[in-house]
Amino acid sequence: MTQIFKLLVALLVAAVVAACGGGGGSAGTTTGGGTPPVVTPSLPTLTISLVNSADAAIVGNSIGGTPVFAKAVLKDGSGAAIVNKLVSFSGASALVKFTPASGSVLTDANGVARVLLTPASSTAAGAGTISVAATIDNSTGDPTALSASIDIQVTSTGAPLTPTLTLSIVDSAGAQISNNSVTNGNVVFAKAVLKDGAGAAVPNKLVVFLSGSNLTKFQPSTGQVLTDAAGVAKVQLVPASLTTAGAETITANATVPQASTPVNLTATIDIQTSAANVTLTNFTATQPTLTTFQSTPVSVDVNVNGAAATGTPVQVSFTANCGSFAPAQVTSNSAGKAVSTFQATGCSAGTATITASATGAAASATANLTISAATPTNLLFVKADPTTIYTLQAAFGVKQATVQFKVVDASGNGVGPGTQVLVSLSTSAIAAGVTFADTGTTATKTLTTDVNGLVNAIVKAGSVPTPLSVNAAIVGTGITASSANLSVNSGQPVQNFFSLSADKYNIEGDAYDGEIIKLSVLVADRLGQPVPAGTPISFITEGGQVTASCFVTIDENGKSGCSVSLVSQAFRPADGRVTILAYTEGEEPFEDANGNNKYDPGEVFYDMGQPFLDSNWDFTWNASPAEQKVGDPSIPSAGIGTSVCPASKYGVFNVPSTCNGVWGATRVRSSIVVTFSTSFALPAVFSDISTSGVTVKLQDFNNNGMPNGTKVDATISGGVNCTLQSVIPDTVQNTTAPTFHRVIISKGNAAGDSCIGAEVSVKATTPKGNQTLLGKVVIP
Ligand SMILES: [Ca+2]
Ligand SMILES: [Ca+2]
Ligand SMILES: [Ca+2]
Ligand SMILES: [Ca+2]
Repeated sequence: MTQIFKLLVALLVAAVVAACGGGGGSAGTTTGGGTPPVVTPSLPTLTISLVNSADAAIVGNSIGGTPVFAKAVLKDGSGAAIVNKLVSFSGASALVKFTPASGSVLTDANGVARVLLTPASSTAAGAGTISVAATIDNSTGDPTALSASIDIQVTSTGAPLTPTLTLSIVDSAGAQISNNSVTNGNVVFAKAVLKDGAGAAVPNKLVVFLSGSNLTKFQPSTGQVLTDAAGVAKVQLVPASLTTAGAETITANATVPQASTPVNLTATIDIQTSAANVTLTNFTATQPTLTTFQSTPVSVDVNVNGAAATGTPVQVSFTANCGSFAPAQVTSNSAGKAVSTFQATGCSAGTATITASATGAAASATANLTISAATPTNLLFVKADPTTIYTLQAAFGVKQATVQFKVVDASGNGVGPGTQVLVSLSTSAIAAGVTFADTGTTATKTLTTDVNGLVNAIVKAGSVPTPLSVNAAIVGTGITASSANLSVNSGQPVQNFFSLSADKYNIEGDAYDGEIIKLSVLVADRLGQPVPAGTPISFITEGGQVTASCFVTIDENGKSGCSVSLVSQAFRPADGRVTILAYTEGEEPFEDANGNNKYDPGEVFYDMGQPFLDSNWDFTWNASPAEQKVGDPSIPSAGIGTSVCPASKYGVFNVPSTCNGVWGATRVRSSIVVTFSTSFALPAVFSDISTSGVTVKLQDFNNNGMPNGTKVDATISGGVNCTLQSVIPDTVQNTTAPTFHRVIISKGNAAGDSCIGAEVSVKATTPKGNQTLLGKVVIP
């Protein structure tokens, strides 16, 4: 101690001497009168001392447990601070280290420069000297080197010093928040300060903040921040919601190495949140007066705790006693405003009250808008849905349609609700039996527009096909409109518009099961117009297996029909010829003499009786073996009677004496024959044999056509330069009958070339790969 005290005294003396010797007082001091004044330039000074973080002198110049700074003060000859001048600390490196490590610091506004002194290691101990040096320009313009030094004593701590993590709540200016209050609208931070055991800031370390009860959110939301050069990491604290209230603990965690061992540091601080006071003000509409169907932007100012909610999105709901908002839920924007659009559709003339409300707001904001009535200026036909309906006689199909009109103002906006519209049926529609579906009568009726200015009249078909027009008029005005594009169709299949076809008429079905034919029916009413979707078509077959029925669909071209499949299997008729009958409920053809698209007594009709499956295809019903009849004569609506039937028309054949002599319902029908062809052919019959070729007749073992797709090939030998040209056609097409194929040959152009004596050989190959050598012929 004595030694240290002596050292201190010596240093103090040295400093005083340096100060006096340097200037001897103020700059420009003069002495005595008469004697020419001697101007002694005042010299700048540099001093050094040891201080703590409160700038108090360190007793004993001892460096140990608490932070100690080496403080240099640089002044010019007049005692004024020399600012922003580089001073460099050095020395005693085995005992202490500097922060910054370079030991170089600029003087501040007070001419002061500091470096932090920390023990060089946990075992560093002893005395040493620290120097500080600066070079400045003195008043003569020559650089002057200044220096000062101070002796220090480092006391060993004997153990590693503990790093520290501290936590506080501060505002954006860095001032501590005394009550640790976190509220909406106030910007506050959790501030963690990380220092090592010697009290030096630890930069670039991760600090993780945690919310104890999730009452607060962090910005950044992860709550993870690196310390800055000052060892400081901050996160902004925001209440989890506008209504969050309560207290919780905020925790900061960091890990720092200490003597190569990671040390986990935790600091906590308790904070208080309170529900925000949200207020809505200045609720206004851009256009405070509207007609119904007009719209206007609206805006309301959102305040949180008395300040515009620029940084706090607030959910605002808009409602009104009429009309609507788009959107009805809005989040306030960065200007602290919630904006939406009010649409007055559905409002009556008068006042519309619009309301804005928000979570956390004690009161909602309201505003009144003036709604003026729109004036109807036009009546529009909107649609008829569907545009085709069917008579009550039609077994299938929709029987009623909705006809829609719209009352509009001069801007084309719908006028409603409450505008009265008279609707009536056209006289032709009434004559055809059309009624209003709700009243079941043809009486004119009054409809009232809805909020969109629309009225709907539902009309129901009668028993007669007709174009259907609905007339509408706005009550009290001369404004009228009529519907368009709506008709009542018969929807009844009729005999002369019933077609049955097959995609293949000759399949290799004699020897193979499962060969497929697609059977298609196209069916229309007596005007050739589609029949309703869903109309069932029935199929029966003499052989193989057929799908029992299909239901009419309307294809992409608007045509009505449907398809089934027939596959080869037993039963197989001995002659390979299979009769198929398709039929459906429909009506007999008639000649519409008066053009009303309706049968009237006295008009010519074609009476039809009971259908049957004409298995032997002789167009006559055979009793033995009995050919299958269709339909039960005892059912009156079947249209089957006991009268003699007229001569065949439209491909119709009846069981004898099953007509009823009156026009009406019947089974409209169609038949075709397909063949289950054999896989091998009979020997060919050759004809038209000449030097240009030969004609080949090809048929299966039942004298039917070979299977669809059977290939016909020929080869030629002999003659002189006689060659095969082609076989036309070289494939069996769609037919149940034998087919003819011309084998075309030709000779070369040289003298002596000839097809005479050439032998033509012909072969058939079915789709299943069965080959028949049809025969050979020598060209005479
Ligand atoms: Ca008629
Ligand atoms: Ca009849
Ligand atoms: Ca047959
Ligand atoms: Ca027959």
